[in-house]
Amino acid sequence: DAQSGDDGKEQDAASAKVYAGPATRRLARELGVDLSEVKGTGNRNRITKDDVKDFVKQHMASTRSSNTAGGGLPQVAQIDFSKFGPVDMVPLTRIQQRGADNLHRSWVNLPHVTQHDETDITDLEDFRKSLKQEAEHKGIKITPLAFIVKACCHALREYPNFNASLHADGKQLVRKQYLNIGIAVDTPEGLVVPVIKAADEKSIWQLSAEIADLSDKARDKKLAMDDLQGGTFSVSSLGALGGTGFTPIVNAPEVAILGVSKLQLKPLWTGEAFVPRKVLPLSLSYDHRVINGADGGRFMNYLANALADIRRLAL
Ligand code: CAO
Repeated sequence: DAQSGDDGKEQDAASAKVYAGPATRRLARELGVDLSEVKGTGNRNRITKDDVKDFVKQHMASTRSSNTAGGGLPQVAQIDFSKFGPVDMVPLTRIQQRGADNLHRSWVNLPHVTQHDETDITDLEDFRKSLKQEAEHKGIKITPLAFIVKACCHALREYPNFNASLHADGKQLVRKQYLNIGIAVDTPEGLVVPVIKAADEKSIWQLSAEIADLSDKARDKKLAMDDLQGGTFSVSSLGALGGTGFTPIVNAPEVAILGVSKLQLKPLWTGEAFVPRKVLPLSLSYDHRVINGADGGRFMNYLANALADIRRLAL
């Protein structure tokens, strides 16, 4: 710094290339700054205390300002794509921007594991179809999703660590005694996750009506703040679209999410013959800090068994 001694004293052997005074070096040590990374603006490129402070400020600003940087992550290069051909710029909606932040936060903070399984829901589908007239009479559309939400509630009661959040101190789990299930809904504005409150206390009819109501509201941009808060576990169903499996991202601070893919007719072995059965693929992602693989397997088995024989949901 400007008040320090002569040049010879300032440049010790260990940092021969760095030209800075003792007070600047002390400040850099306190702040954990490597002086060899700092550009000196003083006389003969000498590093001043202000250079160290500016370096810290710039570092803080660059980690705050970007979606793709932070926590020391390397940045994805910004490229002028128009050099290679015509491009057009499409602004992201506010929902897409907020969604991107949330997904990125979850992806970098939670060590994800996804477990895949499939379950035979032929009986569930027969039962659902048998309700068709009754459903029309009530004016309620009943899809497999309501049964899946119901089965998740049973599995969450059985395995309460899946209905929890990791406390900020990293030393305890906050287990929630209420079951609020978020449903991922695809809208033209982006992905939103409205929440069915107290889902375990609702019938299949009520769940069906509420799923339809929340997804209509989501698509008409009529969701209230309260509809989007308080979730404890989420379900993302791509079943109507297709696919045999995917890896959903946990909706942090929740610790698990169930992905549902498209029902397929498959030949299953009964012990005597192959018979055509309706098989539903399930993908369970979880935060591996909270849930270990064996717990994931148990939760998935429980869920698959409940959906394969929905009489279990009455137990
Ligand atoms: N396999 C096969 N068919 C399925 C199915 C499955 N797993 N799940 C639903 N279907 C059928 C339904 O039975 C319905 O058929 P019918 O009209 O013949 O009865 C049809 O697909 C359409 O269902 P739906 O989408 O209207 O209703 P839903 O209850 O299954 O789902 C909702 C509601 C809101 C979850 C859905 O509309 C949606 O938005 N899904 C997308 C979620 C999403 O984007 N997730 C990704 C998040 S991660 O980026």
